[in-house]
Amino acid sequence: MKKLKIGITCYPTVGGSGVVATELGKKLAENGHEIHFVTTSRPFRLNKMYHNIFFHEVDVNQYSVFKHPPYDLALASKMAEVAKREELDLFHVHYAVPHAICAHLAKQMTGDHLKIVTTLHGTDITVLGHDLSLSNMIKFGIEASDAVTAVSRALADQTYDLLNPDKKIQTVYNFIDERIYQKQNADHLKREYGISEDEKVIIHVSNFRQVKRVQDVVRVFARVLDNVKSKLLLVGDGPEMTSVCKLVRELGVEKNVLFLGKQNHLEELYSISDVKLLLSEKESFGLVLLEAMACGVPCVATNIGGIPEVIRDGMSGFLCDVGDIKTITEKTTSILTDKQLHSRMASESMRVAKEEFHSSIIVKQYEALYYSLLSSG
Ligand code: GMT
Repeated sequence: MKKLKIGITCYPTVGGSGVVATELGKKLAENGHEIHFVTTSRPFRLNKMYHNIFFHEVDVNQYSVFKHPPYDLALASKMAEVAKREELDLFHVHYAVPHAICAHLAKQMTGDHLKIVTTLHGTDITVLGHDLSLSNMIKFGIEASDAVTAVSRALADQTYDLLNPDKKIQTVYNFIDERIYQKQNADHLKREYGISEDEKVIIHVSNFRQVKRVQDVVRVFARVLDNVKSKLLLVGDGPEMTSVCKLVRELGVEKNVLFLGKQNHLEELYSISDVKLLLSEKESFGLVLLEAMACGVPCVATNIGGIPEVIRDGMSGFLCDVGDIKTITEKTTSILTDKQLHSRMASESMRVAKEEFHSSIIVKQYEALYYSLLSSG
């Protein structure tokens, strides 16, 4: 098969969509394709040298005549420039707005042969899709793409319900780099954090946006603590952090909560964790669940969006209703106190991550999609 020249545009800063886009670029490069990232900064996961990965920086000028810096136009212009000069076969963009629209503009500037693949990650539909000032534009971006994927069936269904686009949306699940996400010996971290041998560790990782309901994580933890000696690791940062800190103090659990901020080597933190909590009210997939599962950490999560496609209730973890603190506490406590249950769920989590979401399976699906588009002319 001819190796492809692929442009990738995503939000390159910390966040699941940027992580998936970058990991996909790296895997495609390992398969021999030439990858061109067109982004505002170097994707943060692009942490080693690849001879066939290129980074083209989008520079957004702050001209005084513009009230707002024209990110979309600068991006479209850079995409067109790179596509033409590097003779790209296709652009794979992550997020419908503005990236699919920018790709459409770039296609018009360069000629028709350039194919556009758009991946929907969630917020573009579940939050922005409700915004009447944007919904028609999102629909247009989807319909103007040559192929559209969503990271879960739930997200694809929600997109049809909300926008009714005249476009097939294929589900392609997220994946992780299993060479990084695996259980390792990180016991030294437990000692360094002052976590004693007989204490259990609960972990939550997010960007602390309102939809993540981190306050529920703290409320559950305070109740678990009544019965199980444990520590809570809060990893990440974001707009809800102040309110979360306040709640931790109000509930008197500050000695047992470690605020770790944004961290890079999550596999080490998962390796010292006994259970993971993700209690969001919106989540198209929950990449952090897959990361934890690959490291053998059972998850207790909410029964919403794409989460039930990742966690099987009672098998690899538990699913609970949003805000049902009592049930979430009971399920979390059962995993922490029943050794056999923990070990069964840990093994099942690792199996699912390896067999159902393995990067080789997912990357093949994207490659098949690219080739089918290019062969259809
Ligand atoms: O979770 C976030 O708020 C970040 C957001 C993003 O754009 O990176 O994550 C979305 O995309 C991830 C990768 O596909 C998914 O795993 C997350 O579930 C999704 N977030 C939401 O749907 C809220």
